[in-house]
Amino acid sequence: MSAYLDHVLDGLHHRYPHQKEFIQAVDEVFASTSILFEDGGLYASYNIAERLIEPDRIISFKVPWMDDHGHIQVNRGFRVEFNNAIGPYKGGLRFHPSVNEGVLKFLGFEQIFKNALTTLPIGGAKGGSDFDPKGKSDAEVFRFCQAFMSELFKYIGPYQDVPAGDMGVGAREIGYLYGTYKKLTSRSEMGVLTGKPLDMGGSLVRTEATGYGLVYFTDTVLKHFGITTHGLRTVVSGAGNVAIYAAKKAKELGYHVIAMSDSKGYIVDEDLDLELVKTIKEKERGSLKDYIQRAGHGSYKEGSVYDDPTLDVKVVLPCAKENEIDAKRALNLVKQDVLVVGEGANMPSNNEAIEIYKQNHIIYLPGKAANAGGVATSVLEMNQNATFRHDAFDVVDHQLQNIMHAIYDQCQMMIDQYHLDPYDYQSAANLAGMKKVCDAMIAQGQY
Ligand code: NDP
Ligand code: 2IT
Repeated sequence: MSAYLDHVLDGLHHRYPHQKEFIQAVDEVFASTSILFEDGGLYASYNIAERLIEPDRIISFKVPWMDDHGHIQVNRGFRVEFNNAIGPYKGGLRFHPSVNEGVLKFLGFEQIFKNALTTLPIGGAKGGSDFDPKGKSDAEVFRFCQAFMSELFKYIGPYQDVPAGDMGVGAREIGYLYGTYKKLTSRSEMGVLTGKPLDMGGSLVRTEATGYGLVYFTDTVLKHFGITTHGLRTVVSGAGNVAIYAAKKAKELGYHVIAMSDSKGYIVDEDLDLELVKTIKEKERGSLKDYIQRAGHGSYKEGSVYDDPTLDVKVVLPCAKENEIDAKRALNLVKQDVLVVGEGANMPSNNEAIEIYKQNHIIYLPGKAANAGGVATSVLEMNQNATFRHDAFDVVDHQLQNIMHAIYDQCQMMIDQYHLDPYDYQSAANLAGMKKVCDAMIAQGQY
């Protein structure tokens, strides 16, 4: 790493020693883009790295709300507006007990480069709360969303900052948030939030987009290497929005999806009933442990699917949460001769795991490229909202496929330009995203 980047990273460790996910994300990006930051070079002379790692602003607020027993609960709410060099701040909201400022800074930082890769004009942001929607009634979720938006609405807008969903935030929550925004502002600014329900300005395909985009991207890369994909044994971790639609598209394209997981355990089923998974997880907000009895086949175990040495999978699509795969679990994938890890989640592989993939020639497709279909389709939703259009499913799906292909093209271009290892989509994605953001910052003379 260049002396300049070393110095910037040192400062980061010093200022934010407890924000370990954020430091991990910055480390990962800097290590693979250091060629752009040589001492005395253009980006170093503009001190771009130090400017990039500080968010433009962090909005932090309390969220008091009343539960069904009449008790006042208090959660913390945040919006990290990281960088708007390319366009309005854009990125999801996460409602999960693990949310804190460091987690949202990691997610917001990743979002800057992901959004740059989509080819669309959007900057990077992330927000959320340590509120846990699990086990809450609809009325409680509504009251929480109302309280959350009564602070957030001051800082967002269709050309300012456009939140969407992430873990714990789906169409239900976005509907409540959007309804509150409209009440508070008296404006029907549809483009202020994406992932809206379909009958209030939502876009077809947005629900499916992250998972579908992940599979389009992974499939394109496997075909690029001449690999026959039909029947490849596949594990999808998670059973939420991203995982369900990754599994659906993978099955449609002929992959043999044999396992899925949730926060408690995982199912293995050679005849996976995805409709049943959808019913249990999407409709009933239940647990996968009920799957076996209702399906009448398969098996369920507690713990992580990545600790199981018996799966014999070739395609791994982590779609749950950050740092799900560490070195030990990565070695377990090596033993199974896994061909590809395509990340639907943000940073599901830690840096040691990524190193192990690289040493063992597992094709590694980082989240910021592979899961960018979600945010890209959010922009397609903004586009429809701006012109009061509602595009057909096939129209949006086709645009999504083109965008995932454009991300693949940018990666291939970086591989050629920088003479990277042909498997090194990690450096390729980071370089492509980084160059675009840095060039935009310099062109605007931003300080
Ligand atoms: P959801 O809340 O819909 O689903 C999350 C899933 O992950 C749930 O099935 C949950 O299980 C499971 N999970 C949570 N913690 C763990 C754990 N420790 N081990 C195993 N499984 C776990 O979230 P999304 O599908 O929206 O998001 C998943 C990932 O994809 C996140 O990293 C998110 O940042 C990323 N992402 C999301 C996008 C989107 O548009 N939604 C876009 C791009 C990336 P349980 O049901 O038991 O809680
Ligand atoms: O991580 C992500 O890209 C998302 N949660 C989607 C963000 C968005 O604005 O659609």
